[in-house]
Amino acid sequence: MTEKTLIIVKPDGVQRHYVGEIISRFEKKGFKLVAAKFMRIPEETARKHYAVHEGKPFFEGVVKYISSSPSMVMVFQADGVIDMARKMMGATFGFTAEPGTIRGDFSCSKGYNLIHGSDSPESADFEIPIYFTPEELADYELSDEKWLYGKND
Ligand code: D4T
Repeated sequence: MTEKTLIIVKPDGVQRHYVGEIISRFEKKGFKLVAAKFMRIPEETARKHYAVHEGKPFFEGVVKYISSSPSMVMVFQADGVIDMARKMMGATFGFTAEPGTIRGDFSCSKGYNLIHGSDSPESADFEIPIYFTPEELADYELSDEKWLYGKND
């Protein structure tokens, strides 16, 4: 089973020039990039994406933040990619995220958090079609998959 996750470099990540750095971390880890779209996320799309948080005190703020300026929206693929990406992102805000993680290394905010990553297979299945049609997800092999994902058996 090869898993997919939705990764978004949010408006503060784009404004602060971290798109390349963040993609680079995931590329170097060995995740396969299968889709990418640079876009200003419409408010209605943001409401749909964060619907699970509707009614919470931070909901309107999150919608406003993520639709305020362009984001880099991507899908990465690998076995276990959801948990690996979440670990690489760190805790929800840079203020508490561990050094070595994306949020821990590049942010000390308690409100803007640079990046989104799906938190479960169910979330990924819900989120990816919000941004991409099935045809927009590339199905291809990396030439070094044997070395990236291989076992020594
Ligand atoms: P996302 O979903 O953006 O990748 O972040 P997390 O998965 O790490 O965090 P989350 O789902 O718990 O929260 C979604 C979104 O709401 C903002 N938020 C969250 C906030 O502004 N105040 C809060 O107290 C919480 C819990 C940040 C991310």
